[in-house]
Amino acid sequence: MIVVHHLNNSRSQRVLWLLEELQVPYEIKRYERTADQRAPKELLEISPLGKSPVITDDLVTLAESGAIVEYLISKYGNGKLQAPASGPGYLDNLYYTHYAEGSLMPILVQKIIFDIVPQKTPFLIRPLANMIFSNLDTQLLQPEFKKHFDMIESHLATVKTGWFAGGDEPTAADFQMAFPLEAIVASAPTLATPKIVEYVERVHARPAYKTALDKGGEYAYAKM
Ligand SMILES: N[C@@H](CCC(=O)N[C@@H](CS)C(=O)NCC(=O)O)C(=O)O
Repeated sequence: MIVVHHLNNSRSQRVLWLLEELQVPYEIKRYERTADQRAPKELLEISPLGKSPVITDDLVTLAESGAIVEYLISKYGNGKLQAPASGPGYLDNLYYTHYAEGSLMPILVQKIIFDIVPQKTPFLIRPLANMIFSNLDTQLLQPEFKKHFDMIESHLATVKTGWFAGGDEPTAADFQMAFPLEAIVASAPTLATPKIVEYVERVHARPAYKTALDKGGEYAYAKM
């Protein structure tokens, strides 16, 4: 039996959605974020970085959402949710599967850090910290966001079915991309471009996504 070590409000929602699409039986072991939004120390007993998601599947313990998504599709997909074996769909799936955690998530996390640091700065120098981080946001992050969101918008405009690899079903790239895109739509709606908003609606309309949300519990990025 597959066990998903699931942290509330986290990337492991990707794995629940995928398992519901695959209709593979699984169990959820829940972990609650601490007051400072970290994973609880119990997750360190499952995997060395103590982050979510992690799955166990008989003797296999696997962390890193992209690795988990590829493992599950390859082991349990039976042809479902597969990207094309070659051509543009193959390359788009490969690119966006890795881009989600490799390039997009780091700038979203940077944004969270830029917002948190001034709040955690001692009161007397907080105005200075606010000014510095607000300038960093304007000068570094906003131009970066624009490049990324323009690229995603242009790509989504080319895929007729609305999935990143251009097929009739989501593929690994979609399970990876849905999380950062729904975080953008929920947390920074003014930055979300029209096709990104449509994409997130498409994901949220999947019956498997809704079931995963019901089973996963608290999740701040999809209000239904
Ligand atoms: N690149 C990893 C990131 C894992 C990660 O940072 N997970 C977050 C939840 S979204 C986490 O466990 N945060 C709590 C912590 O770091 O204490 C993946 O895609 O699985």
